[in-house]
Amino acid sequence: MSGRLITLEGGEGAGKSTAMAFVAERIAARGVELVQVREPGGTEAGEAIRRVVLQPGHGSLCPEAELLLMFAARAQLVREVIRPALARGAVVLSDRFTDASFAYQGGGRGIDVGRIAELERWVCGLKPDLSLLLDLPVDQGLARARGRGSADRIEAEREEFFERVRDTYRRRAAQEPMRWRVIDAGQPLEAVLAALGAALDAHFEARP
Ligand code: T5A
Repeated sequence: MSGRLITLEGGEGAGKSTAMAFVAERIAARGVELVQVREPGGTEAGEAIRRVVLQPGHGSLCPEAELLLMFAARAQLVREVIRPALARGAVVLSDRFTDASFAYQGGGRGIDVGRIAELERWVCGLKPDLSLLLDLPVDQGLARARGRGSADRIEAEREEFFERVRDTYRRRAAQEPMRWRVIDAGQPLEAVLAALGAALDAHFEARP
């Protein structure tokens, strides 16, 4: 496969959706084919699974079911969209990917990391070439996310849950510094976008 996979990660309200259009434009300006997806979702089946996992009424979903639903949506996305796009040489930009399962279901819910890693190997068989982490203190992210209106099922979790999510993301970024770029998402939006642009430029210069 000659393409590359770039992911945008972060806790609730870190600003991923806000940054997505900028990141997409910056990549497309390089004259490459760009395929944009989001997780959970990105396919017809995946979007249906998204409704199941995020709907507030499904509060009783157990952690194992939540993890498997995330990977069910991912299995479909990888086969239907990501692998064919990478094979064509496209750049795939994903709003969240497997690292979110390690952070939310591993760190947040306490599921054994070895099980998630096994699902990653079996279901995906691929890792992002570049992961951009929008990092923000939990209280600030939740204030932003909740300022937008009603919370989905996961957003309604307690603050301690999101502290574990944030710790897991930061630990993963520290363990694989070649793959990750950590961006301070507490800065004004223009500064966040400038940092994202610089990280993308550095990546494409290192690997044209
Ligand atoms: N999930 C997902 C798992 O548990 N496991 C998995 O494996 C996967 C793939 C997805 C949920 O599913 C979970 C994680 C999530 O809980 P989602 O709707 O995609 O649900 O939710 P999020 O990804 O969390 O997206 P959010 O919409 O909550 O946050 P964003 O996209 O990071 O934030 P955004 O861009 O909407 O910004 C929030 C607000 O802040 C403002 C924006 O204008 C907006 O109002 N803002 C800023 N304000 C000041 N300064 C800045 N720099 C700002 N940047 C943005």
